[in-house]
Amino acid sequence: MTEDSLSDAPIGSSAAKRSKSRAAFARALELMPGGVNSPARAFGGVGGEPIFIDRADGAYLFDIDGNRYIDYIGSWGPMILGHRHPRVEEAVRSALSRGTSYGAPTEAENRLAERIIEAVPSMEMVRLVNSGTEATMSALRLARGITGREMIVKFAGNYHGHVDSLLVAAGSSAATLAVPNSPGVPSGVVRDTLIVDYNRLDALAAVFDEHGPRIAAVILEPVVGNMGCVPPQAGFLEDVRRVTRDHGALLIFDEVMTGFRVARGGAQSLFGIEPDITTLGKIVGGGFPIGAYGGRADRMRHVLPAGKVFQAGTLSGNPIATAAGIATLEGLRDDPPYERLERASARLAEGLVAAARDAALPACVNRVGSMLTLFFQQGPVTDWPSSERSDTRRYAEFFWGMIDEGVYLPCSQFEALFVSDRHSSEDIDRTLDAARRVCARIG
Ligand code: KE4
Repeated sequence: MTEDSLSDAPIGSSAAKRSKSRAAFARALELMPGGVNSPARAFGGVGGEPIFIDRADGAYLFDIDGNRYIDYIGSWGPMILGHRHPRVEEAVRSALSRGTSYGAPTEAENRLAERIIEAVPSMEMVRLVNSGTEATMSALRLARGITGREMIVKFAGNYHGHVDSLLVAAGSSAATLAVPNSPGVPSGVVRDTLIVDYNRLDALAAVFDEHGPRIAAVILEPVVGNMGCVPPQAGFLEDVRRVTRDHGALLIFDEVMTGFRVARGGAQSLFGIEPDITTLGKIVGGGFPIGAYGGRADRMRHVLPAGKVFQAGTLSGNPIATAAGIATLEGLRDDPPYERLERASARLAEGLVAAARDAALPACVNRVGSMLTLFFQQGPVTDWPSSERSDTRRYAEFFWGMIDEGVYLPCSQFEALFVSDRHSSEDIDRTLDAARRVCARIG
């Protein structure tokens, strides 16, 4: 598809222009809970009905009514190279011609493991799984298996997938839809989960003072995306690393979102902190279902069949997913987009917060690399208590105004937006022009 044909579609859509989406959603509600296969897509945080997508190309989404949007979701992170990257598409087509799944080892798994290990500083060995949730669930089991301890520490507003023991004070759609602690999770499971506020080392130290010898691991997003983007404050990650090491607990960096996003080596390479276990997902699958966890070889050799910690998966290392992941990671290696993404994302962040403030709207923005969030509040936003003070009604007004203008932002104040390597300077200009018009209208 050429850039010209991309511009044929009408830009944005008012509700009147989304009749097919409305009909599709009515049918979906009869078939799937809430009409979606993941609550993050349900638009619960902004009201109204989700828009059904027909296709994507480059930096754009096209809905089933034929409307075009500049896409800042990027499948919630995976599409850092943009949609339909030729290198990824060719790799997937080639893999498809050799079948789709074998249930036996392949050299593609070796190659993807090599691409991951060569990029992520703390990883000597990796296990591929099928989602970020599987990666964090497995990482917790490994940490408990290695240490023989049972308690874990997580941070309020951090989201690590729908693992029972981590669905406590969870971020992302759990926070958006006000179910940070899910029904159905047995009290016995969460009894061993301790919650601390992000960027609050004093609170973490107090938890270790009380429970230190029983804590198997601390898991955190080294840059939070799931309460909106919240970076670690200076020294916070170093302090978490020191406290865990001092007490013999393992440090798990959940880099499902930040891995290959904020830098090719993830947040751990950006901040120079070496975790004990890293979880990955999203980008490493290039848009296909994938997850991974890894760390030092001696620790990973605790995982079956090398060791006794059980973990398995029918489609782990699937040939199509690994082909897309290899093409994506080799694309990031051969032509690193990070300087381009830094310039585009900085301009976007500065322009968005200026548009809001020029309309006398209280706003602040947090950004690390090409993940960022415009918060509708004075700020600063440094943890969940400060994030949840955001004006979510104002965010919803902004979201829908931008949809009408042809800009598809995260459908929740408590998510990050993502810039891809296919977002052109004109796309950023169009986005900022739209933001100025929308903020002037809602201000
Ligand atoms: P998945 O199981 O959805 O592949 O990954 C779970 C996960 C783990 N860790 C982090 C840091 C994550 O951000 C995620 C998933 N992120 C959300 C968006 N914030 C996925 C969107 C959705 O749930 O549909």
